Amino acid sequence: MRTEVQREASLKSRDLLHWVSKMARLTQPDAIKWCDGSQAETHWLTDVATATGELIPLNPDKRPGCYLHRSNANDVARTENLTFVCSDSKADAGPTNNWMPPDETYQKLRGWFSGSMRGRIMYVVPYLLGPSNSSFAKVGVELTDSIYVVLNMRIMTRMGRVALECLGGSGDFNRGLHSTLDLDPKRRLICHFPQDNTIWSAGSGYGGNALLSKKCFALRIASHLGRQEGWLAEHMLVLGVESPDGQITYIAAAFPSACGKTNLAMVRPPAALAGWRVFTVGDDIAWMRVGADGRLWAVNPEAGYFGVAPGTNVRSNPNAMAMVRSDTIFTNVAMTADQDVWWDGMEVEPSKRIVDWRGQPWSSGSDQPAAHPNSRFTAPMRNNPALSPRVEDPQGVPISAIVFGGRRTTTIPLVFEAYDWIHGVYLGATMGSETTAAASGEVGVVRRDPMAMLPFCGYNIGDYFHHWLGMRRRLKHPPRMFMVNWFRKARDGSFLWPGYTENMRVLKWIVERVSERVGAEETPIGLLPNPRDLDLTGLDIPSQQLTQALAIKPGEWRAELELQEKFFKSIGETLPTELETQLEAVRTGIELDGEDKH
Ligand code: SAT
Ligand code: MN
Repeated sequence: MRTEVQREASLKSRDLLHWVSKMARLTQPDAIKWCDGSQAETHWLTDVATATGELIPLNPDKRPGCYLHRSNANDVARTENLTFVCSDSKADAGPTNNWMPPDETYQKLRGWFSGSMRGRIMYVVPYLLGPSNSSFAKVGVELTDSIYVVLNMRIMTRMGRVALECLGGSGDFNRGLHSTLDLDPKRRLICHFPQDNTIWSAGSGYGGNALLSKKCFALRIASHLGRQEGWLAEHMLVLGVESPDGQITYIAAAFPSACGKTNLAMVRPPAALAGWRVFTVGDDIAWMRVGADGRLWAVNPEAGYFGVAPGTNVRSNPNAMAMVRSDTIFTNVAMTADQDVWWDGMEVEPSKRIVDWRGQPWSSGSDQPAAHPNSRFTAPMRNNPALSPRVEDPQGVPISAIVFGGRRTTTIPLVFEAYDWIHGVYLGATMGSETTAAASGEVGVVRRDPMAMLPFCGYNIGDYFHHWLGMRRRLKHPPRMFMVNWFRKARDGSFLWPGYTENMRVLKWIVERVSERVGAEETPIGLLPNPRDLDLTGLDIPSQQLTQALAIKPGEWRAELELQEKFFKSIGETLPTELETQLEAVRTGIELDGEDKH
């Protein structure tokens, strides 16, 4: 299949052409299709995927341009235990990554990939991460035998011709090879070769395992490039908060997977906060560089959102509900009799006849969820009613605040601010969070998830902390740093803070800290809001409940510091001593402060 795009590529990047041929010799597809990202191509791909059953068309009146995909039941989340960073030495991958020697891994995978695309088409998917004409932008090419992956990549990235144009004659692109093989978990591996700017992913068709632009390139490989080139690739949403005077403050925020990044990035402020607005720049990944002005600037490398469906409803995320009305691929949600989608927590009555994410009849009395807890929507960012007008700005947006947040039932107050950059890096580095359905394994256990990057940092985590600390030298105007926790619970198990749209009140406090309009209380763990400075207009929350949400409980902190210390020990000698000093300072402060004061 020799298309116009291929001619263009062959004229320009000979490295690309050479690599595609080499991979085709290995995998032996029946045909090679170069993707140009056009509408006509999308129609063709969609028709093929519909014919094979990989996509199920949804009701064109209710969900125009929308499709449902059902994954193999053994392939519904990222598999961190099967994800490897194959750097030259084990020490480069560090204590938090799985590591295998690169030569051995290539050899093993070559065996698996050999002839794996026989009887299949190899799609060549060129894509651009970041706005075009931006110094942030990077090119990747994914070779895949999954049409579902191609259609998702088309939504998630700037895919096709635009990427080849940006690449020109250069050989500088990420080389991604992906084959679903036979979806046997015994032949499933997601391997990164940072030294070669290469990713080989086998045996899974699921999101973060198979859409190689996302966690594999935009985080694991990009974090490695960022370290070499002096920038940051982070698991962060980016949003702009507009205050009633028209000022926009940009905030980047790191939360682990399935902790509400998409909801926060698209938050519609409560009616009581008249004149406040939020614009989404990105919902999952931020690439950040120091600008000539000494500020930190961020872009969203992606062009779409791969969000968690369950729990999304008109109250929790009205913008997302509007966004997924058209041109969206749903994965592992339930389907109604009239071919609409449904999921748990949608807050609309399911119709009588409904099939669950596996395609089996389901009724509301069932003890099983209708949609898989990690079911997702893939939607183009242009559908987001709150999309920032700056999203294609090649410069990015200037970041005034960085927020870290985990899912913690206890210990961590609703919000507090770091004293300075080093303290902020310590807060990010010691972040803990309860595990979610986004990764396979036990759900709900607290694990350390530094900067929400535990599964995504492509090199030694101790070196990563050094890199973060070192950024300070280049920042003339560093962003302020904060920690938040929307998930703290009362003894009876109820949430202390209502979350969702009400999180806007915390963003407002952060904006007012950045513009130095409010003070804060100095505590051993950081700068806490004076309760009167949190705008609670129109929110019915007992003051005792707010006090609990903000409380520092020394007993809980002693246990927390133990866990932090254990984590620091596990990092070994690459751990920056500055971080140990921070931990000791908090410990001393907690001991001097005595018993529960809130
Ligand atoms: O599947 S993804 O890894 O892309 C989503 C997530 O887990 O954050
Ligand atoms: Mn994520």
